[in-house]
Amino acid sequence: MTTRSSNRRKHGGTAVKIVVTGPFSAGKTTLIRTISEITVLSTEKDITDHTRSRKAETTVAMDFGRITIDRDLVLYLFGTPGQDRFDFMWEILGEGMLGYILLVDADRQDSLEEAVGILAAFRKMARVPFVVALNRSSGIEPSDEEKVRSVLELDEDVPVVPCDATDRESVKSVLLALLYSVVDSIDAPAGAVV
Ligand SMILES: Nc1nc2c(ncn2[C@@H]2O[C@H](COP(=O)(O)OP(=O)(O)OP(=O)(O)O)[C@@H](O)[C@H]2O)c(=O)[nH]1
Ligand SMILES: [Mg+2]
Repeated sequence: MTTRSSNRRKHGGTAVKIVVTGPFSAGKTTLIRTISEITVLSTEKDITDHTRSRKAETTVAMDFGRITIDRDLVLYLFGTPGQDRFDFMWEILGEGMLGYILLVDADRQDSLEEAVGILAAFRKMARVPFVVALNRSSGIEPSDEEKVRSVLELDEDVPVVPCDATDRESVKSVLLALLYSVVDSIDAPAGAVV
C-alpha cells in the first residue's frame, strides 16, 4: 500500500527535518559532519571580508546530512549559514522542520548576542521545539546557563545543553535532547506554549 504522507519512507520509517542554526562560526557545519552517516553536502565558500581572520570558509547556502536513529526514524539535518547576509536561506531551510538546534559558541559573548536575532527569526517562522546547544563547552555552570536563558529570553522548558561539535556522542545527546522536547511537546496539553 502506498502512503500519501510525504515524510513516510519506502520501508515504512519516518523521515523528519531538523535544522541546525546559529551565529557565524558556531560550529554548525562541524556538528553535521560529525554525526552524518552520509557525506555531508556543504556549500562553503572562501571568506573575503574582515571575518576571514576567524576562518577561511563560511556556509553560503546550507549543509545537508542524515542520521538514522532506528528503523522507524531518520533525521535529515539542514545546517544554515551563520552570516546574516545569507539570512534569506533561514526561512527556506526552516520550512517543514520538526525542530531546531540553536548552536552558540560558548567561548564568545558576541556569539550569544548574534543568536538573539537568529532565534527571533526562527521563533517567528515556526512554533516548533528547539534546544540551545553551547558549543566548545564540556559542561555548563549554572551562572552560564542563567545568562544564556536571560539573554535569549528562554522559557524554562527549553533545554540548554553542552556541546562539543567534534564529538559524536556529544552531538548525539544534543539531538536526543531535541527529540525529547519534540515528544514532550506532543504530550503537552493543547494550547500549551512550546
Ligand atoms: N575545538 C573545537 N573546534 C570547533 C568545534 N566546533 C567547530 N569548531 C571549529 O570552529 C570553526 C568553525 O566551525 P564551522 O563548523 O565551520 O562553523 P559554522 O557554524 O558552520 O560557521 P558558518 O557556516 O561560517 O556560520 C572550524 O574551524 C571548526 O573546526 C568544537 O566543538 N570544538
Ligand atoms: Mg557552516
